[in-house]
Amino acid sequence: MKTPSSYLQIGYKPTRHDLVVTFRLEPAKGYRLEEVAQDIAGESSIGTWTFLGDLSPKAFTTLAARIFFLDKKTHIVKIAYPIGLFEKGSIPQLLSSIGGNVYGMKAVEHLRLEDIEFPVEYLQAFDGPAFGMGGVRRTLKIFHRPIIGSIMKPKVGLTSEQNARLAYETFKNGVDFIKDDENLTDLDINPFEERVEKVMALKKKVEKETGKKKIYAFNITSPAEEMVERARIVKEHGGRCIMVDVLTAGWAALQMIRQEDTGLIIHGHRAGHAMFDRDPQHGMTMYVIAKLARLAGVDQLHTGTVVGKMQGGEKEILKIDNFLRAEWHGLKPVFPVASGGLHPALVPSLMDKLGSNLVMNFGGGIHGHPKGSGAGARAVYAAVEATMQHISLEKAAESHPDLKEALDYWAL
Ligand code: CAP
Ligand code: MG
Repeated sequence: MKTPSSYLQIGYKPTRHDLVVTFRLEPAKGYRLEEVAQDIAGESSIGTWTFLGDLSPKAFTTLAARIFFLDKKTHIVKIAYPIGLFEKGSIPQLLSSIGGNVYGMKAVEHLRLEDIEFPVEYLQAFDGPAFGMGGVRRTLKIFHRPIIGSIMKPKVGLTSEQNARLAYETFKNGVDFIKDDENLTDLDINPFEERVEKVMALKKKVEKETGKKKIYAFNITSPAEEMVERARIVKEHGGRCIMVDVLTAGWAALQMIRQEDTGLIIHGHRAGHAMFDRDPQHGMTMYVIAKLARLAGVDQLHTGTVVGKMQGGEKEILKIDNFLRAEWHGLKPVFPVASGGLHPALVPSLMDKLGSNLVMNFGGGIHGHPKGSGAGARAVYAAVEATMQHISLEKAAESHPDLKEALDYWAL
């Protein structure tokens, strides 16, 4: 690529106005690392494959990306992008630059977006979470233990009536939070509005009976304008929370719903994330996805369990969870959600690895209990309570028959 100057500026010190991207780059056969890194810096900032007479030296100096670090062993390439390249508050525009054409270039064999470090002025153009972790805890009035969650199962197959009854049963027996599954939206068997009406009626009843606040996350994932309409329906029925499949709905849709300021908690499901983050050589990391989701404004985000059915190692998940729970220039902390293949016997190892400041979701691990959802919810509650008090599950099971049955059925 011919340029008025070079994108390669090893030793350059990024300023507080630069957005810094860490890539891991595997050039295609026959290409050199420095050469492809420059192609990437150009294509993702202001350049193209040939010299451009109209690109003034001034524009180059103020807007060109700068490769300031390149390691031939690890193939880590760090690039500083001047903030002027980016439209403030737009995740789609950001990804069209640093996650766009560069992924399709012939010179690139593999490209992994490892991290993005944002200038504070860029971060502050985003809404971030409206409630955050603290807001969710305050809503539920639960401050010192994990939030116990459940996913309705079967994921599709319950009528709205059955859905509401099972949710009632599950709430009644100790669960704080319930969500629709990622592919349950507005289906003939379980239409959205009917589900909201029926679930909300029984949720109010169970709150009255137990004296405890409960949250149900209705999955509004759909074409963007319809998402707004579905959020309105939830709000109208007195709901507290909506769920968005953030990757399949898309960043623009997620930002749109956040900007609507519905007053509803946003639960971020990450169905499809593995299309982007599973190949360790290519795509982007879940860490980057988590940063983007926090910018866009989810209050809760699925990040993995380590011990359950979904892929994801301890080190990686902890890094993400710790990022979500920490301060970030005024953007509220996000609740990490551990979900996927969890059941009561896994609670101690889950809490040992990820701590207690998280939402734990049990789908099959509650509704698959041999005695049904109510018993499943009681078993999970007993397992969490015992683990909080450093009592072994075997010991707790002596006085909790539902827990005993769960342990016999699933694990020990
Ligand atoms: C869990 C779940 C969640 C996954 C998502 C499912 O159900 O409802 O969608 O956990 O994974 O459909 O698998 P079970 P992740 O509790 O029955 O496994 O959080 O890793 O994105
Ligand atoms: Mg699911």
